[in-house]
Amino acid sequence: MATQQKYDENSIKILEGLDAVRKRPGMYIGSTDKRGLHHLIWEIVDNAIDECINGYGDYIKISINKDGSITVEDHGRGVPIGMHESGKSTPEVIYTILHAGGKFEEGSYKVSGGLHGVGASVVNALSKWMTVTIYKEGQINTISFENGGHLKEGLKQIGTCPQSKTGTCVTFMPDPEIFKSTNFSFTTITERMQESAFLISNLTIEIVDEEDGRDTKFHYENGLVDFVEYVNKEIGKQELHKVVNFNGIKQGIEVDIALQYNEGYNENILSFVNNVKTGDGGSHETGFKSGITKAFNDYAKDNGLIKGKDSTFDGSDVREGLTAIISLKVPEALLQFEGQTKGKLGTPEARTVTEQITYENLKFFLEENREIALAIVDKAARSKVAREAARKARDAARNGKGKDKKEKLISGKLAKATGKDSMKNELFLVEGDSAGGSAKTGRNRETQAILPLRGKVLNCEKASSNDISNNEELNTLTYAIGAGIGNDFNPEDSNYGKIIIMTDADDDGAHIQILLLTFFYRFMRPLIEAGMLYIANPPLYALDFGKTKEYVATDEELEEKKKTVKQQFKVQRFKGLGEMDAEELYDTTMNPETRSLIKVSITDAALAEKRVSVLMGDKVEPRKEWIEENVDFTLEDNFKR
Ligand code: 28F
Repeated sequence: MATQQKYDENSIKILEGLDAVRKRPGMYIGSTDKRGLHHLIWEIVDNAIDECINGYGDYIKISINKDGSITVEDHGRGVPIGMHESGKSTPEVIYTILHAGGKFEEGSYKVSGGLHGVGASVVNALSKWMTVTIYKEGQINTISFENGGHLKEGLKQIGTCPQSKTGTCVTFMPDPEIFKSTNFSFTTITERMQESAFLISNLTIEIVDEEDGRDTKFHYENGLVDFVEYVNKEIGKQELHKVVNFNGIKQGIEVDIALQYNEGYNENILSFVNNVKTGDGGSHETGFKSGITKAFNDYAKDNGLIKGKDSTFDGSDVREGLTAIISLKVPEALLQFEGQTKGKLGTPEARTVTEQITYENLKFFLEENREIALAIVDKAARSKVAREAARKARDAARNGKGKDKKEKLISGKLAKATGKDSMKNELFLVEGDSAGGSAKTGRNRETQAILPLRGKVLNCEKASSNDISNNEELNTLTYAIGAGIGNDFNPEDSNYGKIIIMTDADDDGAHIQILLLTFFYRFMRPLIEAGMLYIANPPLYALDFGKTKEYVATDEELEEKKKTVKQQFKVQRFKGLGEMDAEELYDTTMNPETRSLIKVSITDAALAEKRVSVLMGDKVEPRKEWIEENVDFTLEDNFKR
């Protein structure tokens, strides 16, 4: 940890006014969408957590209030209530004067620990109103603000409390003029708070939704070990051994790591620096990866488990089925973050330090636990064999062999587009042969290709890599797109600029969508990242006016039409795409001039990762929730009809 600087009440530097925050909120909280909105909570909670890390208070409560405001409460010492040299009370200074170090400002970073109150004024600036209640020295004091941080009522005592009751309680209402939406998500809050509870053992965090009564409490005694156990349980794959936990400190950098292999094939590495998630990884993750690769290769060589100069494991071999949490404490002076959202650790020392600590501890662990070591090495060896076989198959395919087989695979299924400009071309993945037939007839042949899908797509989350590589449907799809798969996937080689999933607007359709999304997420993720994956939005109803027809996509829209349209009309409900004739299907769902598409994007890769692992199980409800809450379906354009 950085040396604890003493911030006395007079040492706060006045740097900028709150107006600057309201003018350019993105500079301070990243964005004004849902993410930015929730950032307000993180800013306040961070201060409460800092107080706890410093050793004061072990309980934090977050409430989503009935009026939509948020309350955060801690049992720390309470913000100082004395006067500041400026003649204002300390709380007024803390909540109205902007401090340096906006997280999203170039070249400056906020570090947890020791810098209390930073960010609170930003939240105040972006709030319709804010109230702070401080329990300290047997007194209850409050101060309130309105309209972006203007003082409403200065600090005043409103009552007394036992000397032993101390803490800070902040309630704020986000300003609807700043934020696109002011609806907080209980799920988003609990997920983040659970992470904090894992990282800070002994801290209890409670989240309450006053609107619907949901109430969740997190408290973990064994930190990262509990974290890894939890993640692996969620994934649902059998664990190969007990969680391995080690830590060390070098060059002032503290490294704490927990890891556990499961029988699955995915790697799941989460990393944190000073209790903040580094969602884009960085030098510590790089160091960790080289550390485990080296440890397994050395162990396998020393014990005669692999021989010859070509016999080394690749990093990917030793990460199959690995779940790991990496948590670093980096002194402020060494901290460097990179990338747009500052979610990537740059600090070069973190790489070597993490690599060494990982290597030394893991090597020792393997030497001491032969049975576990053999199980993991065996798994890595199988990965290596599969990887090499796949490479041979690819080489063969590139050299022409196997090409006939692939052509045969798509012939009779794929209706290709005639146009040669692949980026202008679109591939429709259509549920069922009958809708596929209509789509083939109705499409624009120059730019639109059709691939009908028969029945349910394989659930890639449950299938073995063998089953996946032998699956005819997925092979057809892969070959039709023509850009490789897995590590070899390159969206620039795609035969299509848009891949559009077109299913019925029912539960089965939703299921097929999610199965396809899982496949794309696991094996063609760059396609999603490049914004090339879409979901078609077929209408639910046709309104038949006799001479003309109109289409509506939702029940709400239908009700709206029933109220507003004076003419008589018959309502036809489409049970599936197959009920539309070719022309109707083209006009409503495929015609670029009139259709509306949903672009698939990944808001938070780590969260999506967890969701894909967790929710591709047997339950339907959470799956639906997943679609709604965690894949950010951004409407490309509104209904033009
Ligand atoms: C609900 C959000 O913000 N908790 C906080 C403290 C405690 C101190 C403090 C905060 C003093 C001069 C900056 C108390 N006693 N929860 C919170 N708890 N800030 S914010 O001090 C702020 C500094 O400038 C605190 C002694 N030292 C510090």
